[in-house]
Amino acid sequence: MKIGIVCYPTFGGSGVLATELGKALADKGHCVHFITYQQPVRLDSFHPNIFYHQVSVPTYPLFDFPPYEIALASTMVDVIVNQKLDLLHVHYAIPHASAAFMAQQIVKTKGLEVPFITTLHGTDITLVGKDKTYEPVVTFSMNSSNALTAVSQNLKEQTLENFEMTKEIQVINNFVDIKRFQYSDKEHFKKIIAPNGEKIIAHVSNFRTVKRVEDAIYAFSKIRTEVPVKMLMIGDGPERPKMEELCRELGTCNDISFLGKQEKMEELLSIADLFILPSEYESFGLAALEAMACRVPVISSNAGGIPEINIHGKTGYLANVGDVDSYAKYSLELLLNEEKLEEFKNNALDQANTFAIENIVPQYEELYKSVLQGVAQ
Ligand code: GMT
Repeated sequence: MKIGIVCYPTFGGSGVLATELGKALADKGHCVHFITYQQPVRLDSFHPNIFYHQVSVPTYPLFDFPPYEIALASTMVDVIVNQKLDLLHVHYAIPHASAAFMAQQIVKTKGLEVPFITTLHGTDITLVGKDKTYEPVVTFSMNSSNALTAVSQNLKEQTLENFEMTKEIQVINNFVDIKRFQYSDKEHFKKIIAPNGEKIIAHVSNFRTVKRVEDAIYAFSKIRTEVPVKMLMIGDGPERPKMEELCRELGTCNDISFLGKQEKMEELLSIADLFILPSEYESFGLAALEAMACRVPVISSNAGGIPEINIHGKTGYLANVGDVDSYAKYSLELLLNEEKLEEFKNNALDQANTFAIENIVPQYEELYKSVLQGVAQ
């Protein structure tokens, strides 16, 4: 199949997932055309079946807001026509689904029937999409998609609750590349971070308010009174300066390293004993799944789709949003008990295996086939 993939090219979970999906489809012999405003971060090596088309948005003095959606739809039209795409798969509804609808209507006038599939990822529904500024367009473009998927059961339910849906939503879970995200011995590296054998807790996010990074820092300051421990803060975003300030206030700076955006996540996760994800909402929590694949148990909130991935008392622990005391208590339960920690590490890996890329990508391929059949009829 010739597949056009549209996504945000940055470190956000939806872009990561879309890029990994494209790479996996290319490995299976499909021709994949990425259409984005910048090279996706995880599209880092040459593949004969992968092509990249940049959306450029010309500026003009009249435009306070250059119309990205129009530039995107026009690029989609160009790629559909010239590369003879069979279908488009857009990740994150805003503005990709409405741009895809526009492109679909335009190529129809040229005698081409090209279906588009929309995958909902989270904040496109739960934060931004349901805002009344965007809601009518989001509802229309979701319902106009030839197929609509959500990355968790919880996100499907949120969508049904918040929008007037006429289109069926299929749940296709996110996945992890187990061959890449696996534990490897990085003892030398661990020694640099934790020279006296301290335990290591990791947090990965885009440092937005929805991630409640401060809860991870407050929990850490409680944990460190009971056990020698270090913390790795990976990623970057608007809340980071405030979080660094908070560490200074709490006097924890010497034990917390802010590493910024990192490429070799699997190496960093390999030295962690625990992963902490205290988010206000998470449709899925791809970062937690990648940690679990590296044998790292997860201490998380019970928000959104997280309980579909992190199993309380087995792969980690769940607590209510903001319950810092419980995050600390549960972390200590594992960090002070080697046997239990080892058991949870094994459980985390087993659970991650159920979301292995090999199990999930065929579900997308099946969906593509059924959509194309529908169009052909
Ligand atoms: O919030 C992020 O981390 C970025 C955001 C995105 O769409 O780029 O992530 C959402 O999609 C990820 C991939 O499907 C999910 O793993 C995240 O849980 C989800 N984030 C939220 O729901 C807040």
